[in-house]
Amino acid sequence: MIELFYANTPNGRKISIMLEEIKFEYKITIIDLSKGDQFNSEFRKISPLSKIPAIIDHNNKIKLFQSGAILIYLAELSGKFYDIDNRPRINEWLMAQVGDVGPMLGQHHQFHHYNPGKSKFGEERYFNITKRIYKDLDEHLSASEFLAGKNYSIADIATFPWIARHDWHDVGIKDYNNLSRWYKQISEREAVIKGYDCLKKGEKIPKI
Ligand SMILES: N[C@@H](CCC(=O)N[C@@H](CS)C(=O)NCC(=O)O)C(=O)O
Repeated sequence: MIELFYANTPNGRKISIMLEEIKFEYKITIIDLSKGDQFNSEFRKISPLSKIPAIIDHNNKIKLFQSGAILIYLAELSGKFYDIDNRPRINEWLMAQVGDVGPMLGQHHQFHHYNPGKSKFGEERYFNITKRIYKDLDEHLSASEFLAGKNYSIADIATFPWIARHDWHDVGIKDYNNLSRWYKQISEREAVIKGYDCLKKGEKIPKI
């Protein structure tokens, strides 16, 4: 049994989607970020930087934080979405997500979606970076079915929930044909639909 410490954010959804994809039994413990649950001392024993997602694998007595590390752990345990002979490519795109795509789109959310009008510089900077990320992903996906090649992998699982906030980004995902094709294909997967709405509140994946 895996216990997932979760909030319904892109980083949280990476792991609920993965758990649905690999069909592992899991239970969710909600961390209410707006109430500051992430700073509780018990939670910080699992996630010392006070961030979701985190997991406890109660079978193997393992605690883990950081979505990239959790995805690798679950992929190795299940033998899925982390082809052994393609690991350098998968790692590359997974690290690109956790180190670049996620943090940059996250800043765009802060300036453009949550706090418009507070900083012209911040709004422009992260809007431009977000447009560049869309363009770069689109270009890459013109020659590659999935991020790390012909197979769906944990790199796609990590990136998808961020692009699922496309309606917040206001970049116009429709204009990016390859990124749209990739997004639609993943958003139709049963496990992705279930993982996106793992709290069973009827949360739907935004359509293009
Ligand atoms: N690099 C981390 C990022 C995790 C992260 O930023 N989580 C956010 C929610 S999406 C969080 O817990 N924020 C609470 C806080 O910083 O107080 C990962 O990939 O797991």
